[in-house]
Amino acid sequence: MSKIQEVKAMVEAGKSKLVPGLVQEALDEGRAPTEILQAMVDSMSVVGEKFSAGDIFVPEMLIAAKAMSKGVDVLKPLMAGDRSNALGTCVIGTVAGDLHDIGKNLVSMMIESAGFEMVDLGVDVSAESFVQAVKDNDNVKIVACSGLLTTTMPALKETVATVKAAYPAVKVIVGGAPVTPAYATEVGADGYAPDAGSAAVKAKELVTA
Ligand code: B12
Repeated sequence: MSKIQEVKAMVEAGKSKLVPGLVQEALDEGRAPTEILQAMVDSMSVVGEKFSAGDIFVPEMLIAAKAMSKGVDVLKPLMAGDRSNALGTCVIGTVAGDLHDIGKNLVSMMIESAGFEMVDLGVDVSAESFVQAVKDNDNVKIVACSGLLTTTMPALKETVATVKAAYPAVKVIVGGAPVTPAYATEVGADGYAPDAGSAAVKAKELVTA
């Protein structure tokens, strides 16, 4: 088994203690950080499928998520790009009722790399808290909202509406597994992206256009 396959297998198995070392070994073998990251993202898809099939339950999903986060910690310094913060501030969070944060954290990392200062509000963030963060921080150009559950998609809609009503000039981008470009348009968001890399491109595009 290649190191990258081992990383994938150990994330799926939720081996938090083993994953960071294996990620480092894969890097030492010359594998690209993006390739290792993709392997871990793929692991989470497998975990989701097993959960859907009833083969695993919430605790197993949680320990797999922890293992992935430990692996991402090793990659993070290597994925940092432009740290100039010249493009302004981006407020990011997972919407109310939703506790998923791996995707949000990756999006945050990539938008930061594109040259934004990040204000990360964490998970289960109310629409009002997003608005308060725009008020409390300087030069907020983007609000990025993550939602992973079909049940929290209405919270995405409410957040976009509340932020836009309070700050029409701030650009709001949305994303997360159940979100589609059509849904983003329907709820009045300024942008959508399917993954962390394209989220950073979209954020940059919205403030430089
Ligand atoms: C890990 C996990 C958990 C963990 C989360 C831990 C954590 N710290 O995040 C825990 C155990 C807490 C959890 C709980 C639950 N979960 Co869960 N979970 C997952 C799982 C397996 C992986 C999610 C993940 O991290 N993916 C990897 C990341 C990298 O991908 P991502 O999040 O999609 O993010 C990428 C893009 O979407 C995009 N993106 C994300 N955010 C944003 C934001 C912006 C602005 C942009 C532009 C882009 C963007 O870029 C990201 C990076 O490329 C998914 C399965 C899946 N296939 O997604 C289920 C899944 C999301 N969970 C599910 C469910 C049902 C639940 C629970 C309701 C289970 C329960 N019965 O309690 C609870 C809900 C808790 C809550 N209130 O939030 C369902 C959702 C079904 C649905 N359609 O609503 C899924 C799809 C599993 C399934 N197949 O059934 N879960």
